[in-house]
Amino acid sequence: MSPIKSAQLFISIGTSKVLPNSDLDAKKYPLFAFFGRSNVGKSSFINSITGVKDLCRSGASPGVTKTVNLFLINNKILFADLPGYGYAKMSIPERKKLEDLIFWYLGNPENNFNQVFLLVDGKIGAQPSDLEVLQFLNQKQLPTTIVATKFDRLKSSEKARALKKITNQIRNHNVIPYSSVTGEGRQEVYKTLGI
Ligand SMILES: Nc1nc2c(ncn2[C@@H]2O[C@H](COP(=O)(O)OP(=O)(O)OP(=O)(O)O)[C@@H](O)[C@H]2O)c(=O)[nH]1
Ligand SMILES: [Mg+2]
Repeated sequence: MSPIKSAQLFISIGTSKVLPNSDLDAKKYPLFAFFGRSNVGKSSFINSITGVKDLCRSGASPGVTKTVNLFLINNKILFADLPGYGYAKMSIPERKKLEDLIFWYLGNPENNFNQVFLLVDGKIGAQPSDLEVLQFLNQKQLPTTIVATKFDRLKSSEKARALKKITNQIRNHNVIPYSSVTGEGRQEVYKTLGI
């Protein structure tokens, strides 16, 4: 059974400069952020762990999420669905705007992250941009868990090797293999969330 009983949109933050006033209330709640390259499966991951299919907008083309969307879970904790980085086909100004927003949000000392989940593609492994971002998270000393997404796309015989590749790329952080399609990895995520 899912330990998540309720999930609702709390606030969307779309500018890198000014926080809406209601963000003041956000500080009351433990905060978990979901971060990763565009199209890696962040929004699908949140929908899957909350069991609410359309909570976050997800889609086949990269660049779907364009604001930082906070969701209140069980009236107790906040999930932040972030836009992705590294989408080559977006115009440079638009990409810069999104990247400014996510790095500002993650780097803002007022946001007291309980945990940041860095999602990397389970099949292709961590990309150079993921490793750069991990350095940023390490420098900021943000507690980080890695999620290897889309694990259903791997054959059972390929899974162990794919996981090993990622754990070798990313040392000192726990790596959770996950599939939003099958729910593989869900229990471990709940454990990490402490719910
Ligand atoms: N097979 C499979 N496909 C997935 C999984 N998770 C996400 N996808 C697909 O990957 C695509 C991108 O998913 P999103 O959840 O929108 O990805 P995102 O990281 O939020 O993307 P942006 O908001 O654009 O940064 C969609 O077509 C999803 O259906 C998964 O676990 N398995
Ligand atoms: Mg998204």
